[in-house]
Amino acid sequence: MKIHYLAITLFATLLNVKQGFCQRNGITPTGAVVSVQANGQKIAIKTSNASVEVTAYTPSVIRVRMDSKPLDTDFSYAVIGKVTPTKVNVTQTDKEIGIATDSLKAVIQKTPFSIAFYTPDGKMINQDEQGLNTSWVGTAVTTYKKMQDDEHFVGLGEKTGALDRKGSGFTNWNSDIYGYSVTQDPLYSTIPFYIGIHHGLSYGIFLDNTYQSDFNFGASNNRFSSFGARGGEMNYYFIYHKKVADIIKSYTYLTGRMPMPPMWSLGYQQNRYSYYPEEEVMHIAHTLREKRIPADGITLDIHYMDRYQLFTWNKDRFPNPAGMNAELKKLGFKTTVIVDPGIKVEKGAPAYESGLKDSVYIKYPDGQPYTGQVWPGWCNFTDFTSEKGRTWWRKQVNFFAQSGVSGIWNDMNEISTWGQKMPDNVMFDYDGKQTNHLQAHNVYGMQMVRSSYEGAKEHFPERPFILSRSGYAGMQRYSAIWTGDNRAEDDHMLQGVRLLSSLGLSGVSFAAMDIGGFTGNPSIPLYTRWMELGTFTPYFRNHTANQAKSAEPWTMGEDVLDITRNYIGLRYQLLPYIYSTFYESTQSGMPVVRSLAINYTFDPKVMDATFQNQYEFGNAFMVAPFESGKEYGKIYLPQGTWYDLYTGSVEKGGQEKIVPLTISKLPVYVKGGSIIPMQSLVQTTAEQPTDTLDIHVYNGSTANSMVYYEDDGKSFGYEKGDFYKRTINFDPQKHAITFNAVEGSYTSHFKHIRLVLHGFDNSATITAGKQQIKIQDGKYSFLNAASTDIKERYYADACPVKYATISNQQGSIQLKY
Ligand code: NBV
Repeated sequence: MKIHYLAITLFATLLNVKQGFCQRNGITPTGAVVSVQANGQKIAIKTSNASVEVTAYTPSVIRVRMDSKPLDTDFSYAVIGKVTPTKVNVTQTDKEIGIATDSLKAVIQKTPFSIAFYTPDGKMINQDEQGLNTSWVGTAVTTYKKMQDDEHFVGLGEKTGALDRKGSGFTNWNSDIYGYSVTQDPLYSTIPFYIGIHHGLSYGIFLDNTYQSDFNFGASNNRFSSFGARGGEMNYYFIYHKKVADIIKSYTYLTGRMPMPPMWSLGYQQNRYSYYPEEEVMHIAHTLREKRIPADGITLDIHYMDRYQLFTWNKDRFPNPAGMNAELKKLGFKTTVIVDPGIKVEKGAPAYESGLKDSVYIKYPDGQPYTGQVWPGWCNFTDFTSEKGRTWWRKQVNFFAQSGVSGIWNDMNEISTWGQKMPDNVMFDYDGKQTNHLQAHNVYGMQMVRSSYEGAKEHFPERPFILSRSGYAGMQRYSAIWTGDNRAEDDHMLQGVRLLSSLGLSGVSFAAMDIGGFTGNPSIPLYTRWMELGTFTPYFRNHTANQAKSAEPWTMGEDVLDITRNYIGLRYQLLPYIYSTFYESTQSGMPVVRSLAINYTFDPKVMDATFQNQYEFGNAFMVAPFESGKEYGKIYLPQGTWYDLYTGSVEKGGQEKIVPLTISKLPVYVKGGSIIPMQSLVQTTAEQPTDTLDIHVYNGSTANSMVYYEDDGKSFGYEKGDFYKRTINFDPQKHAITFNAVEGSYTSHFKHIRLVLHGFDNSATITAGKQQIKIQDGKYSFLNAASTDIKERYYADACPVKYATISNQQGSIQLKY
């Protein structure tokens, strides 16, 4: 064994010298392949300078691990998807090693080591940049990929800048940046996953490494795209599918998908830094009801605590939190409270003492707890990368369960401390692997929300809602994310849309931005536009900073109140559609906010900066946001038929269009073929809608289907089959609208289905078998919660439709029109 190792080392050294693969100028290349060992789906390779493992992980995913020393034990916080048994064909010649599945092939060139990925029919998808490949500078490792002609890049999570990342570089180091600029990098979270697009091909690369990582998509160079990290292994997953949606599916196979959110968390959430005391909170709740602004959530920021100490209530401000939360519940509100990771160092304080006793705090190498300053003063911080730390935190979460809290909002978890210079030599357990701050930093926030989620799941009576500012790949399994301290400015609203689009491309569907802007005061048009847009975001929360003016919907005048009431009302009517779209996220990772790069990947207009803010909200709507002051906007309608949401007027796809903009209407279009389930207007999700489910069908030339999903919206019963689910299909060729038989044991709330047909002008009849169903001409208005006066001024238009009502039977329903 020893002799064998010596022989390899000697051979490698000779080869290095001969081929020039030695370290030069402090740069160590991978060098040439010196040994190859194939074992099932995995190939272990030694090169002159590195250890490599290439694994066919699934038919569409090939994993590459490389290190300049022997590979460590495999460990990941992000990846939960296992290697799936896959038929693999390994080949070898003097020059090359091939590893092929039915869907993807990797070819490794031996001298020097370099890897390229091909489609089964031999099209090159991605290849190392010859001459650069993978190399180390000190502990930092980087892989260089050849920049393909006209290659574009999307994703990488919460990154500012353009939708198309080409020409830009990014760093991942979770950072608290108050009032960040629209070009700021890095921000709060790290998702080292992007999608490359060229020559009609698309692929994904996920670098699973929690050290500071750097991505370059042709910034300051015209040769390569690259990714790497300041320490640890080169460890990436190469994903190939024809469709971006499938790449996201594979990526979320690896890193997991979100659980079903509680229904209330999809309603409107009213927030500010901070609502207190109790009277103020109740006043906000009552005002929302009095003004008939539908709402489900009130969020309490740091002032609910006693001197900002975790797991306390300020007794003067909130003498009876459980009573208050029960009162709020009666009004149809759920309470979400903020938590920070910092535990105030204070002798005798129960949480602090308990954490100290259980030794859960992160420490310096000499054993002293790391102490950093945050809101409460000097604090210690739970080590969420240790099972012990997480167990301790899970127990503390019971404190919130006892006070009737329903949601936990995790802030400052980058970790943020005053001075923003947490030392490198702070130690973390890293689940038994013992490491320092450099490796643990980017994963800390994710492990915090993991602990909050698991604790809440254990102690809360219903599905919890968890929100986080920081995160790492895979965080979607535990928490929603919001994009931190944005500014009340137009370009922040638009940048926010791109952040949500990018998060969606990167596996995080449940995402939000502070609607209205956190720092500063929005102008009235900006506030109005942003609230309209909030309707079409996954988590809809209005939030504002302590120094900013109040920003509740009634603070900007009667017209704004009416407009926002209308849009929030629309959100509530759309809940069956939104909930079904979230269900899709739980099944395939398809996000709720969909950049046009998902469904129209190869349409060059999608990468055009003019249209980069347009997105699909679920499968039916396309939203086109513009600066609030603009009077005209240029939109792009991709292939297909599009309907104006408000008037029902039909537009042909594949064209650019200048549209007039009015502040009372956000430009929204519906794709022909769409199926949209809607309910009657309610003021809270705690209120039952009528027992008729509206199913809007938009005529179009291509067949379409959607999965309608319903459950109780609050328990985990759905995990055991207590849901109601059916596929609804529209087939224009067969002139058919069909409802497949219901699956699951849950009984739908809706007894009747009212079909609302858009664009079916010549179809006078609908039949179910031999039975003829009465059809009625009518008008439908999507914005109908306003007073008559406002309605006339703003929302006079309505869509011409045809109505037909049927009963919501369990079995399949076949309709012909
Ligand atoms: O807890 C106060 C704020 C919070 O409102 C905001 O949403 C977070 O992003 N928090 C940051 C602390 C620092 C604000 C200056």
